[in-house]
Amino acid sequence: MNDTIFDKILDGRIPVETVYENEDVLAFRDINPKAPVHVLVIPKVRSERFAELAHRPVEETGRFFAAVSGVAKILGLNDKGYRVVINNGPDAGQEVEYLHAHILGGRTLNWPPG
Ligand code: DGP
Repeated sequence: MNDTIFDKILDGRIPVETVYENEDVLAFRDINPKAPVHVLVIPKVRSERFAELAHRPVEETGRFFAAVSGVAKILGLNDKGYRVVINNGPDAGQEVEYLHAHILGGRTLNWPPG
């Protein structure tokens, strides 16, 4: 697998505004925010796509989603709400082939997304 921009962020080659980190995940602000709060959460063990999670250990996947939920709480989004988005593949507009969850909040979000 070739290094993606998120591999470079994870090992410090590209600086980001980190909002949370533990042994499993790194969470940082999106460079091109689509909402007042827009944070990306990436697992430290790379999968390229959400589709791969069907073949990953469920404990690892569980820790990833627990971390996403915890980051949203740290960001103060629990009361008013937020959206978690994972784009998988070209039809969804996935640009970076490294699994990542978007946390979007701080405004009313339209449904369905375009
Ligand atoms: P997706 O379309 O789901 O693959 O979203 C990729 C996101 O990654 C997009 O919202 C912009 C963000 N992004 C791309 N390059 C960088 C970067 O160098 N730094 C940060 N902080 N975010 C980035």
